[in-house]
Amino acid sequence: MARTQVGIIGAGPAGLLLSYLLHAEGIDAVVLEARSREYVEKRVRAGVCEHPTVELLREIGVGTRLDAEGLPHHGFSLRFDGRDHRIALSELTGRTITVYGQQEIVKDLIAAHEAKGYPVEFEVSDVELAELDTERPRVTYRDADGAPRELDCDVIAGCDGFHGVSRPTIPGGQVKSFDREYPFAWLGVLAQTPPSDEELIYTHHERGFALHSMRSPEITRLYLQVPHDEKIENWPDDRIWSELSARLATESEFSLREGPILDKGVTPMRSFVAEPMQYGRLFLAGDAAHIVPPTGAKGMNLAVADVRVLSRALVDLLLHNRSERAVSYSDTCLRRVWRAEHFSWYMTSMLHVDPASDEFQRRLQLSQLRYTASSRAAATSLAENYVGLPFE
Ligand code: RFL
Ligand code: PHB
Repeated sequence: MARTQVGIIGAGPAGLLLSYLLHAEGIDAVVLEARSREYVEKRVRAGVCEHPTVELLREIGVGTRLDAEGLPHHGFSLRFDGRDHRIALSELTGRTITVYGQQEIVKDLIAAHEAKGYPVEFEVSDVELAELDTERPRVTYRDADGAPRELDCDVIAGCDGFHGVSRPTIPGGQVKSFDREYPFAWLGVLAQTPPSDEELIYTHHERGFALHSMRSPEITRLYLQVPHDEKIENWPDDRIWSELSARLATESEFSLREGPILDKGVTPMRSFVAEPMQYGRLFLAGDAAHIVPPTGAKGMNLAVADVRVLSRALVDLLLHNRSERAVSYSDTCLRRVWRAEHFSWYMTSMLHVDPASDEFQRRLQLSQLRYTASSRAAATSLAENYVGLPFE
């Protein structure tokens, strides 16, 4: 049986960053990932890094490519009533966000593991967690060749996303879940064409929400609100472009640049929180513990914030035999989590068209948008949440 201090399930941003932070403090960790390296490096997901996320990646020395290729943004647009209303992030908060693909961060972290010889095992299967309520929790799994393995740990970190095994392993009644489903999903496309504007555009239109984002000066990322059970087959490329053009149209001369679609997919939207984020020696982090709808661009940033708190708690616990931070891990994280839950719900409700809403609700929504765009106080509140509140 192999032995490590921290067994980490999942090589997404949460698992990889936690592993890197722990190794930097002299704590042993092994990351176990169900998918292949190629798969996790190609998975198109988040694009917006909050200011605190960027600072942390820089501090630990994995920010070189992010600094070279990431796109700093000083503001974004709320587009409604057929025109743009700019939220001037840096003027309102003194901070910026950086557009840099999640899979680029994942690539950088995997390369950093490789360079230092920190272990990441890809293509593992049948992962099971045991003895969570003892000081010797255990992971059993099959390695990439199908051979049975056992990993004896001091602590297990469940960083395996919303559909992982960690959270469901916790015995019934020990965690309480809170959730909201939304009656819509996002159809996301990655297109080989320069962005149509330098900034992100969050659009509220009677046909539904649309978002213009990007990955580089050559690659555009776009999203459309679609019904929650929508099939991607219903969206041939020409329908995607005509719907995007209709929703993004303005009174002035905005024109959408089209190009070959490199990737497309539908993501359902939900809000979800599991409390507490810990059971015995199992700590949950990132999407394994909570989900936000992507409208606030918070999911990956919350995963980063969680593992920052967790790495400090584990340094105290495993190197200094002090358990205070481990005991308060869940409470510390949940304060930031619920702030992000509220912000993401607010952005989602303000910008999407709820098929069940009536004229009254639609008028309220427009009033909220107009107020946010015209009041410095309201815009500042939005902006300070968007760029990311300081770590505790
Ligand atoms: P991940 O990235 O899902 O990683 C979990 C990993 O665990 C593996 N796994 C297992 N491994 C071993 N055994 C098992 N049994 C396993 N089960 C699962 C999985 O293969 C995977 O590699 O979770 P993590 O690390 O918590 O990171 C969370 C983020 O990925 C997520 O919150 C963001 O992508 C959300 N998100 C956004 N977040 C932002 O901060 N800014 C954004 O702009 C933003 N945009 C988005 C988004 C998510 C989106 N989708 C597709 C859900 C836009 C979209 C469209
Ligand atoms: C993205 O670029 O993928 C993106 C940007 C902003 C969001 C969500 C996703 O709110």
